[in-house]
Amino acid sequence: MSAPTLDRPTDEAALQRQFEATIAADRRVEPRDWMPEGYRRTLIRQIAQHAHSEIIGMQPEGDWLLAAPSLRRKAILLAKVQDEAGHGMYLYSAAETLGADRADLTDKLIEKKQKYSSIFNYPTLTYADVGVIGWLVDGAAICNQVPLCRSSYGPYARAMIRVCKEESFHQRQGYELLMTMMRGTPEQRAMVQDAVDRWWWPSLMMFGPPDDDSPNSAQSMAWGIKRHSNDELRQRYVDMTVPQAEFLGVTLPDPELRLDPDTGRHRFGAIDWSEFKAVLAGNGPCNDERIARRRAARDDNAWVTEAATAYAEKHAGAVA
Ligand code: BYC
Repeated sequence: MSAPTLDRPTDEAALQRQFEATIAADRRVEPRDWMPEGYRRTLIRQIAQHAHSEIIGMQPEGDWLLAAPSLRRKAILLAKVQDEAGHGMYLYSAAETLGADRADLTDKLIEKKQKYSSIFNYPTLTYADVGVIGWLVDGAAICNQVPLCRSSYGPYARAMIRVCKEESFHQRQGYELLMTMMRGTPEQRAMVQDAVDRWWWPSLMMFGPPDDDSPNSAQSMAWGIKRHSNDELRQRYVDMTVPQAEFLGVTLPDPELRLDPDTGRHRFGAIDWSEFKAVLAGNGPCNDERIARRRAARDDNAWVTEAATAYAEKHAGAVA
């Protein structure tokens, strides 16, 4: 049995105190550090949901890869969708540092035991949707994820730095596409407005339920996993997006949206939380399609994983 050292206490109460001191001092918790089981579980839940969102998020835009209107647009979209695969991989790796198994997480997604972002259960009906996803969906992702670069769990926070840099490119490519369409024909402008009308409210739902109906927020914020509440980030997003909509020349589909001169913040209308709940319960427009496709990708490509695993094992044997 190894002797206890001064900086690594062995009894649970002392370990708990050390963990709390790390959080209070705003230092990072690292994979080999002791952590409460609840902290580990919460991180696996959030990181897995985030990873699943990136992977499922490849589908709505991926649907347009073969129908992109030019080689340039196709190259941009291809790069973006590949980035999303990369984000999913960093995030599954971060979950693995907590003891989770990647294949098991994928199974839980397919069996609907773990969630992915509600936003990816809506269809992409026209090419303007590609631009609006970049502008609004990636814009919301940036708002939500920049504070996660300061999350208390080291591997998650570090993964977020690269993810956010890439999300920033994604948002700009979306906005640039929309600016181009808005300078085009009346039909193109109408396509952009139609896409904005369909994606605005779902993008507000990405931030999660309101604070008074968010069971995980208080504990996640106390642990420094989340740095801001769902409503705070939603408000920040609205304030950031309204001037961008004005510059673009589109109308956000909310008659109650207006600047409050006293606070300098935008007030907005009531979100339809029954729609959010229906989507989370599996009844959004594309839930079944998204999961069926992910299941097919897992099953049809199982031979690749098996071959790669067999090759790695053989190679490891040869080296040893
Ligand atoms: N959709 O207590 P709450 C991207 C769930 S990727 C579905 O507030 P929490 C992008 C929540 O999980 C976008 N479920 O939870 C990718 C919880 O259920 P469980 C993904 C949602 O965790 C490709 C329950 O509702 N981003 O942007 O404190 C291309 C109660 O909620 C949603 C992330 O995952 C939702 N919208 O806060 C383009 C960011 N909202 O798990 C773009 C990291 C809530 O208890 N995640 N739920 O069964 C987070 O920041 C937080 O997990 C959330 C929710 C703010 C999302």
